[in-house]
Amino acid sequence: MNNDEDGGPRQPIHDGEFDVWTKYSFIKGQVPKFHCNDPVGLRLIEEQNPVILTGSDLVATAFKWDLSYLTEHIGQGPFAVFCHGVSTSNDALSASPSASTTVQSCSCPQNNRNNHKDNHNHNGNGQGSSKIKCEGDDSLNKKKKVKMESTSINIFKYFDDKKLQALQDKSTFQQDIVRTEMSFEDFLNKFKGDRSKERVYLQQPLNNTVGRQIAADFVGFNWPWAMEKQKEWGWGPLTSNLLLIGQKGNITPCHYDEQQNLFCQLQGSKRFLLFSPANFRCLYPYPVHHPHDRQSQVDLDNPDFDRFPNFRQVESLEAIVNPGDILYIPMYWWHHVINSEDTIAINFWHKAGPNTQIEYPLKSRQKVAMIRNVEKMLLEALQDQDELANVLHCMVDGRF
Ligand SMILES: O=C(O)CCC(=O)C(=O)O
Repeated sequence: MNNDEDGGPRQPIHDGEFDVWTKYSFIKGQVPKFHCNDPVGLRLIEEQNPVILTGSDLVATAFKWDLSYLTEHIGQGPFAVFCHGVSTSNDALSASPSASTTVQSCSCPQNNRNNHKDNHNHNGNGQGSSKIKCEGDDSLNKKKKVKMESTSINIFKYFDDKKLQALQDKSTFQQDIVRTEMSFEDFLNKFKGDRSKERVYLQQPLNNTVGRQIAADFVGFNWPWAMEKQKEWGWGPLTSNLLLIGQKGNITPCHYDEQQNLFCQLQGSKRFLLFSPANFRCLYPYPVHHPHDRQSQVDLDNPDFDRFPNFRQVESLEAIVNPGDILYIPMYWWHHVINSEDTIAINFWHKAGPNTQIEYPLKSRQKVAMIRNVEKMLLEALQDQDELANVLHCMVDGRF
């Protein structure tokens, strides 16, 4: 699985360059490709299967958006840029209350680093008697230090700022990337800078701050087609169009979104690994309240099978997306995105459509939505993120 036979974190192959074509044994096939008018492809999308559409003019007016055109026309900004690197990760650590790179952990089997805090109440010692006791809590006395590794400089693992503020045990989170705002010119300087020291990823929702020419190109998108398909596919309204400008080797690690996504590639190529929602148990998402909600805890390049044994069963599809292609990423489908070149892309995020009649058996994506709701409701009732894990274990362990 890892092309580095000794395992260990992903290493640059030479300064600032990463292997973007790592062979993964879990890739079981390719996402099918159809011309944008092919009814078979359109039907697959309606049924919420990933598809690459070719030959579409949806964003034809943006095919000319290269770095020099954007520099000339995109306007003053500011633009949202994620930074990852030597300088920024130190800033991130000192800016974040989760600054410690070392967390307390116990070897209690019910425990993982995301639902754990120093004074947690697994131990049945009677502290906080309103809490439910769990078995096997002797391990609490055998706390050991677990080092939290920084992610490799090319991994842009998104986090939710609001959830970070609300996180009760900050030591379960490590901030590797910093979200900043800057002019396009400053971004470009970093983009062209030394990638072994700092990496950047512009991710800016297109809004009314863009210059007139970009706005005109945007208005020129094939909106009638987009609206017709939105209706045909039963999707909710468009929520945003994110402009993404990434460096070769940058990775958006495995996560899912709660929106339908038409991902339009403008420049360069990307490699997507797509996992159906049925892979939930293999990909070990963080708890819903965690800043890394919707992200997998598993490092695909260096999986820890002791912590994540079901990852052995994971199965994905692969999609190589080139300029002019549109990849449909269905809601709740996991995606791990590798920039195989410097890239420019724009996505169309849509809300889910209104619920039609529910059919049984439920689909995997509906079960994921249900799991999220149960987690949220329980936490709302308990008001204690550690207690949530205890209650969930009490419900399940040794019973089902
Ligand atoms: O292109 C990327 O790096 C991430 C794209 C993504 O995750 C999305 O559009 O949902």
